[in-house]
Amino acid sequence: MLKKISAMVVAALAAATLAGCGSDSGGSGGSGSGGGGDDSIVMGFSQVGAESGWRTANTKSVQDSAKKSGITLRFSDAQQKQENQIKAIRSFVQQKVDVIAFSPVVESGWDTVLKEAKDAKIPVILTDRAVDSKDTTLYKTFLGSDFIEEGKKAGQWLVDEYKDATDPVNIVELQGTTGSAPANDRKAGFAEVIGADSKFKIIASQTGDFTRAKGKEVMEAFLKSNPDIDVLYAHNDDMGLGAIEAIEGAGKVPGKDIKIITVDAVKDGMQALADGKINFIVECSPLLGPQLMDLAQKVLKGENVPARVVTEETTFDQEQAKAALPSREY
Ligand code: GYE
Repeated sequence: MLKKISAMVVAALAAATLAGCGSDSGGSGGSGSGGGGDDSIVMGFSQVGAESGWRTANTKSVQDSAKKSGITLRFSDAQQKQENQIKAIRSFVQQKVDVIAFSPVVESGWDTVLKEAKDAKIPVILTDRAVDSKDTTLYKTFLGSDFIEEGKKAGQWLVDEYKDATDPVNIVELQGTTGSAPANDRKAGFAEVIGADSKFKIIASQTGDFTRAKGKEVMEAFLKSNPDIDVLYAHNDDMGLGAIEAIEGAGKVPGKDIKIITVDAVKDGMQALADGKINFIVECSPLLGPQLMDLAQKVLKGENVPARVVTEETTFDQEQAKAALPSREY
């Protein structure tokens, strides 16, 4: 009897194992030779770095959406250095990835390496930041925000806020990474709008590299050399948050003694806005992953994609920040 039962158990186990094997090999056969192996897209992605809350959210968005779309992501962090990005792109070309996506740390100096990718017939998608290459056939599309528009929105808030003022308005500016598209364009858009009225004066403007630490350090120097600062325009939340520490350290009240405008609208920035330490934030969405994966799939299928895909964005004042914070994704 015992023998009979154990024989039955062995038989049942064997059947289960076989069934397991069968469905396993069937499964991987189906997606292995059919899709999971040869057919699955390999994307080489060269990220700028990890300089800000925006960047962290952007990296997560790209990684999560690659997984969701079944795209194999080879991710490389350039630590804000163009030479590292060039190396990463060359290595993606050598690895013969299907598609390269990257967020160029600065605008210039990409033609040679992009030509290498083109010669290897590997399509390139620009994400987040643009390049200034004259030859636009070097990449398939550019997905990201309109940074000039963001700068204009920041400037327009200031113009409205000071519409009745007659005295000069002294502004200090914390620029993003030197040579980067968002630094160039956020500066230009802002200058264009405030330039219409000569009472607005940018009395100091320097890079804070998009980081909190550098934002604090540069703001400390601004405060030392300029006793009379009315407004800080920071090209991202992180530099603004660093600057808040410097302002408080100098015994001034951020949001009151010095009005603050930033860009991004990441959670920490939105919290400072809701707390009254920042006055206005122009949103810049880092959630580019889903659109990036979609564009990559289309490009590889040979479908036409628009040369430019612009992200939709809004702005927040203090009350709007309080309302938006509980459901803020990043
Ligand atoms: O605003 C900043 C980040 O390129 C839009 O880079 C991005 C910018 C973003 O470091 O926080």
